[in-house]
Amino acid sequence: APVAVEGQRCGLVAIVGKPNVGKSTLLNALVGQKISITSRKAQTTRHRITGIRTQGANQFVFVDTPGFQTIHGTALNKSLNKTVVGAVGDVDLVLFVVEAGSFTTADAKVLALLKPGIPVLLVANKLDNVHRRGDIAPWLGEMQERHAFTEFFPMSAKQPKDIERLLGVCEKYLPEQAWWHGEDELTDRSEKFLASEMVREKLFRLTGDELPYTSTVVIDKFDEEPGRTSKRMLRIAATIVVEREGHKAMVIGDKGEKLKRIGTETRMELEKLLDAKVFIELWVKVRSGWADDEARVRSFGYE
Ligand code: GDP
Ligand code: K
Ligand code: MG
Repeated sequence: APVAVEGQRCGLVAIVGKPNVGKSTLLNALVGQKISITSRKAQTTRHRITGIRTQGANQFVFVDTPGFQTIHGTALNKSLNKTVVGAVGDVDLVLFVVEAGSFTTADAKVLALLKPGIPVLLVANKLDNVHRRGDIAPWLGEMQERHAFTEFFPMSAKQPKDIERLLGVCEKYLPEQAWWHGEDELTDRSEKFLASEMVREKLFRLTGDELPYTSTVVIDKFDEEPGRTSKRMLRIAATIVVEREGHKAMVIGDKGEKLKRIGTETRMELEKLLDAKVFIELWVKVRSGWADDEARVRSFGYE
């Protein structure tokens, strides 16, 4: 374990909750950079991803997780749940995220996974969606009966002031020890991984609800080329894997419009995130049944 460096504090904060409560949005806001992809669809986040924020003497290491899937069955869903359970083990603080004013059986299932002895903060997110603020106090009272939360935090992940306040609360839970990461590090994930995630986000956002979540992205090439200026130049090729021919047509779109837009939006996002000039080439392939096939789920990078 790292030894204490005078004044430094560093700790692991897990962000957990059912799908779509805003965990990834919260992680990005806490880190101050978009590293975890978000969308209004469940199952957007498929991997454990770490986001790092270093501020003053403090280093917060946040862990975003897939929302715990209550519908079992596919190999992909089982793999997602293992990722969640693994992430809540050895942490200094858990941010248990729910939608303010609501608590469903799906929330209860996630709450039941939490290990005793670890402080849990109840993050009541999307407060901006609650029109009757007076209902929140009695709801918090009910929540207090359900679990010994160390604190209650009604907020909106889209409100910068709330994010600063939340960082201030998390700070109290960081143990005194040396930082684990460099001061400028934002995530433990590789640039190649971030690239595949950004393609997947655009795919989720630009295709309608008709495209099932059982599509994935594989990076075939991720090359850095010597640029003529000081700016880095990245050449990326990626394949979008879908389950059916019909899905392939949806991703490509009329005269290739849709695929082109996915490529353009990914490129713009990556140029910002990686501070580089990016060239990206996209392909679409059909591999039926991949999400039901355990070996293939592993080969596509899921644990
Ligand atoms: P996750 O599945 O828990 O990671 O949720 P995401 O971060 O992907 O967010 C799911 C949806 O909720 C997205 O459409 C977000 O824009 C939206 N969202 C997240 N936080 C807030 C919030 O504080 N207020 C509102 N109104 N929407 C939010
Ligand atoms: K989501
Ligand atoms: Mg997410």
